[in-house]
Amino acid sequence: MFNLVLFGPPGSGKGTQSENIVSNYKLDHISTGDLLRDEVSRHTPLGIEAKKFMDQGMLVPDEVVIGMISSRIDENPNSRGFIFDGFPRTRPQAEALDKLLEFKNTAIHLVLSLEVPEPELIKRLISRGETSGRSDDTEEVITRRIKEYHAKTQPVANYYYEHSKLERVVGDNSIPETFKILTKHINKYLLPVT
Ligand code: B4P
Repeated sequence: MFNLVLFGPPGSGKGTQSENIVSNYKLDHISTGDLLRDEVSRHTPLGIEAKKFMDQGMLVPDEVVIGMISSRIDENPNSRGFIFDGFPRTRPQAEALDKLLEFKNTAIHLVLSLEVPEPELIKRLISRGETSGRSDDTEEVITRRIKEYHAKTQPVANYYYEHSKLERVVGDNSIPETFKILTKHINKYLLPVT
């Protein structure tokens, strides 16, 4: 089993690159952003609660997100491996993920951190907001999401650096070029399925 974390600020391309990685390496994709948006669209109690935070550009509380991840891992007992997209976003989430995986006799093997300058992030998210209809893709909320990233999520990179799992990747090239760089790192652990 191979487990990968795709890490980076809002708009760095985690969701975009995850799709390419999933189709080439046949990993199971766990995106907390997608899971939360699904809960919101179905108006579940979890979704109603999560929406209050997401609409303000704030992170959803750790216990909510960790519970969702735990059940997704359990639903895929024969997985070739997981790609965690947008999770963990806080140090307690990173510690909880390590515990969950340890319980299943596995671990995070690699963390790829997409590094993109802030003006480019803002440009991408505003442009996505023009068509996505996402309530968190407005300039005001994007600015708050980036602030939240610096305060709570960036320290997660140090956590993985301390565990010798972090690789930094330039993320402001084109989508195919960025994918090529990511595959160079992944191929050291797992080859694509042809
Ligand atoms: P997420 O859904 O995780 O997403 P994201 O931060 O918007 O961005 P991502 O990096 O995936 O960007 P994308 O590929 O789409 O989070 C949304 C919210 O959910 C959070 O703010 C939070 O409230 C909540 N949440 C999620 N996970 C949580 C957790 N673990 N704990 C607590 N709360 C959580 O790319 C963006 C745009 O850029 C796209 O339009 C794309 O086409 C474009 N793009 C990508 N790569 C490009 C490139 N190389 N060149 C040009 N454009 C590119």
